[in-house]
Amino acid sequence: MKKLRIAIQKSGRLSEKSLLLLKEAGIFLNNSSRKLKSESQSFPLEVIYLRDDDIPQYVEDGVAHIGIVGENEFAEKECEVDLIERLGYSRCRLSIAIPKSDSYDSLKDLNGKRIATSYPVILENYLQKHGVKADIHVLSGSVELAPSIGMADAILDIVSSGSTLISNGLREVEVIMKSEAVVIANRNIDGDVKAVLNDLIFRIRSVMAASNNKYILLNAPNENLEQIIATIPGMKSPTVTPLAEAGWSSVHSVLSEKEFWGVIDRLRELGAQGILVIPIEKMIV
Ligand code: PRT
Ligand code: ZN
Repeated sequence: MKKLRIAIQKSGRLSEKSLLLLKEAGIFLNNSSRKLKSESQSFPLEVIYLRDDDIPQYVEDGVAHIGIVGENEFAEKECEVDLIERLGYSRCRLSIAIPKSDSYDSLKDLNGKRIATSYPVILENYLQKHGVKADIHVLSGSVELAPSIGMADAILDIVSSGSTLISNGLREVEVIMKSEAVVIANRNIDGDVKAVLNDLIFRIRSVMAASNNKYILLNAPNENLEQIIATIPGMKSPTVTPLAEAGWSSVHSVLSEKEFWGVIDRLRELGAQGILVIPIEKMIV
């Protein structure tokens, strides 16, 4: 069987979580020292390790069939590749920030200003779309220092917690894009490899669905059973079995992480007892 080749960041913010995702999908790699390449014995997959900036081009060229990158790199490189799956980790945003004491009302205030960034393409597209004319200074790192050394009036950079901006005396004035880790794919993947890719995506979705959901078991008083079932509809509908104690039932279901606390509060109001919430390892959707 032909192997699917995936490009993963060699070392950085995406590396660990990307490898963990493969592991949770049952794909174990033989070479954990992560030199340049590793292979899996449990799945027809080969991993090549690259700088994240290089991944979109390698995927466009077909050196790797697919890759995992930050959506910001995918947008910046404008390569001829497809975004085929969002992975939900390494979330961040690309924002414009200015010295905190500078005034700012709207984007128009950036006209004629110098903006430092490592993302000139994204910035240029954004400014053009909004009719703003500014000078873009391309820096490959430490962008947040540019205003304090007089090199720029503003920056466009990645923000996560916001603490880097604060510790450099900057404030965020515009969020221009949100980003997360994504899978990008070459546009000409042939039949055999495509089948492996579909299998991988299926496994990844099962892992993601599992981590977004919990298995819930509880004891429900029969008089409120209908309302309790309506509160936790589950994948199809909950499993309900009578308890030995008259007037009570055991209810099993699946609950999404997002609605979790709201639902738990409601269940307690309805007299549910012995509520157990259990992580799900895989969920076939
Ligand atoms: O060596 P290589 O080129 O492969 O790596 P890199 O240094 O270019 O990238 P890396 O590992 O720093 O980031 C990889 C990807 O992670 C990025 O492209 C983003 O999609 C995503 N990501 C998520 C982040 C952050 N969060 C993040 N906080 N990338 C960078 N940062 C930096 C940011 O540049 C700024 O300096 O962290 C600082 C801001 O963080 P806060 O928490 O202080 O706001
Ligand atoms: Zn990089």
